[in-house]
Amino acid sequence: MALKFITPEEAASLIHHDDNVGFSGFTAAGCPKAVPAAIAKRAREEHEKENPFQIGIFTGASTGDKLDGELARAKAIKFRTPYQSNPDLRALLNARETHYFDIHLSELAQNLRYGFLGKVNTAIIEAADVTENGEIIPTNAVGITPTICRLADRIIVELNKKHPKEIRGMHDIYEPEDPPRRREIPVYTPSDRIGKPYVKVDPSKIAGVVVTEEKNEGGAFTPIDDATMAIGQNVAAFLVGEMKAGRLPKEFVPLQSGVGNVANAVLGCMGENKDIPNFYVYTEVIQDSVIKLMKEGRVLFASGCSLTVSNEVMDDIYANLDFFKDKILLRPQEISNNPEVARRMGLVAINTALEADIFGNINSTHVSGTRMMNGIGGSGDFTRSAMCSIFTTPSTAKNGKISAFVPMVSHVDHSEHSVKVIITEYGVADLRGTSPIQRARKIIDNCIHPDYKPLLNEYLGMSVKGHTPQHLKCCFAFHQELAKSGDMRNVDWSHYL
Ligand code: 0RQ
Repeated sequence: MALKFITPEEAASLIHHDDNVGFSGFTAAGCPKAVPAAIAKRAREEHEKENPFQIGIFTGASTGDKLDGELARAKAIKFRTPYQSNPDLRALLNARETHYFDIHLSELAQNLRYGFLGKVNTAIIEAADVTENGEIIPTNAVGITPTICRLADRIIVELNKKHPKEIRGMHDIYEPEDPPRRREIPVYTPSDRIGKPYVKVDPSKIAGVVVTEEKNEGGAFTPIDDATMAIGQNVAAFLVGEMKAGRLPKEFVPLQSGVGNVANAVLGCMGENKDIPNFYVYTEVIQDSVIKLMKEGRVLFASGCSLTVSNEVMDDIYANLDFFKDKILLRPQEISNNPEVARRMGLVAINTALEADIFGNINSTHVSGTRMMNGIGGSGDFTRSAMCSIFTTPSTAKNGKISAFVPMVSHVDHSEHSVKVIITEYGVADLRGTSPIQRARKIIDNCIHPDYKPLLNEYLGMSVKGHTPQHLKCCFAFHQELAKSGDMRNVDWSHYL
């Protein structure tokens, strides 16, 4: 069946108000760009005519500004799931002008198949190649692409010429059966290939192919500051200690690390630490540091859902596909983030907290309990299932006015039952096998900023009875003080007692 080539505007005309649209990609990698921009333009035109035009959006995770940013600014998003990080979209969610549903990334595809989230009318997929018999080669991310392609009534392919067709072979596309027919996912080591190198779709559903040459929206990392570097060094030293104590196997276990500067610094420090053997990565987001360590032979193989790298590193990968193709696999997030696979392989999982409480609960998503930051992402998928789950955070935010450690978190994403280790620039709190009061002691002694030690020691000394000594009148004093004076250091317990 011959492919039909169409313009972005023609593609946008196929999208209707109230449709649910699934987009390829995971982070800015692999997201369509030209068609979302055309949909945003269409939304603006309809709004000018006073016609409603808003769509529901399913994505892999966060996306590029050309997707979430353009559509948010055009007020074209009715509903959005899962993880997001675009400032304009974030403002809409927090103003409750767009409904947002935050979900563990591994669960999204199956929840779509189960019918929990409504219909997928159209899938818009960035591709490096598409054939007349319906083989789609994704670009530098997979996300939920196989599932939305299968569920959607129609597929629009954004064929991006910046990504070479020769990337074929870097993807491993596999969708599990749904219950009660589901079997084990046969991934036993990060390099196990279990699916096809392409997404197979019904070619009659391909409504059109839009050809573009839009650049990958590869972000740059800010230079690593002292606190971030210290966190990286503390993580590497902790892992060496675990190996020496025999709690991590001497050949190591695959590593999962979240997104951002801390994750990049951790990987850099692990690469430099000669006591850590060459290792495997089984993660969602493959960042610049992984590629650097791969070239040095320190990372042996990386399985992920996206190549979230700078454009410079992406160009390097494309220029050296012969070297990288047998060292990288890109999988759907249902597999890259799968708890079954994470628990089988073990994994050291490193994710990020916005705030933690002194009893080991983690808030990764809500600033002061109300304002959504980005979402839970894959942190929950890995944290509960990994062999060793670590949360990292700088001890303070906003020049010390906010302590990352509070008496009680204002929102819980990861509970004390899943969090094994917390690491800041000051040190390590190993919470395994400890009671709440022991956890509080370790966190206060090892992780918090000196400015907050007296306050949190006083809190712990308030002689509250019970297994977890929370003082219900004072437990949110840090947050209340921040709202009042803008600085948690000003807490005066007498105002709350
Ligand atoms: O504010 O942007 O105005 O400077 O939050 O914080 O320290 O720069 O760190 O970029 O790694 O983000 C948890 C949000 C951290 C992220 C979070 C302010 C701080 C700064 C950003 P500015 P940093 P990061 C991977 C797996 C989700 C869980 C996870 C995240 C801004 O890592 O979304 O790991 N994680 N998922 O000043 C108010 C506090 C604050 C605070 C920091 N307590 N209160 N503001 N900030 N702590 C994701 C995927 O799965 C794709």
